[in-house]
Amino acid sequence: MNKLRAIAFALALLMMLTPIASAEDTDGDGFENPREGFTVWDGADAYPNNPDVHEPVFSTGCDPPVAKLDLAEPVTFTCTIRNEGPIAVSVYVEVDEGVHLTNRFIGETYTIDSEQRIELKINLVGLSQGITMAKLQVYARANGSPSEIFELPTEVTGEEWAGLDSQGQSQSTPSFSLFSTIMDETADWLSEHTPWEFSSLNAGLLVLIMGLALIGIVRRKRARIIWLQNMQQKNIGDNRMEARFDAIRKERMFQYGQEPTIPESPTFIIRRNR
Ligand SMILES: [Ca+2]
Repeated sequence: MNKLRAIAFALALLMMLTPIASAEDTDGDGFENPREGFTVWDGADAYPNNPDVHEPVFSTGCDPPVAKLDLAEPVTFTCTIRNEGPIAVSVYVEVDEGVHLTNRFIGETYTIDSEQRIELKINLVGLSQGITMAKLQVYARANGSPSEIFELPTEVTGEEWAGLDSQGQSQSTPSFSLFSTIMDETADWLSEHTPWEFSSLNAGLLVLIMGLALIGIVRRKRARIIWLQNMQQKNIGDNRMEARFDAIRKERMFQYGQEPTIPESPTFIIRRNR
């Protein structure tokens, strides 16, 4: 027991005497504590006060857990990565899309604080028919092997994805045809009533410009009305304030009859605030 104490004392003395910049290994597991210029990424202890652990630990999850896609159909996995360790860790996250998928997630570096989580949107698109395993890979060490892998099982069917076209067409077509009818009619009318020939595109542009101009006029008019209203309210407010200052001024005049110059200053302040 005494020997142990002596060793502990000697160690403590040694630690006090050694320069601060030198390597420290608090828990004595052979992995140095992280410090400036030597982080967990470089190989430092991710658990500096636990001799049993030194590798960074994450918990990862993605939603949906599995996906079934048609050809060219996109899917977005919402994935969370939580740093279970006691210190902030910088990680590089990338996706291995495997076969049958196109990956649209661009690998990036994130810093995750202790016991914090980040949320990522992983976008993949069906490329060819088959079952595949895309992988979300979290790198926390520079040595090149991922610290955490989360699998995204995905099936791509042989069907072409009907996609947004099938849903969007029925709604967007009538409004477009209505607009083009208006453009055609405007072109006809303009060609008849002016010396120039108008195509429906020209007419469309003209209608657009006129519409924008009209919107501009309406906006400016509305702005002016609002401004006038504000000014009126402001005047009422100013009058009230002036009345209040007048009252104060009169009181002051009454109290300090010898100093007639004082009342001037509040008036000046009001003017400047305007
Ligand atoms: Ca440790």
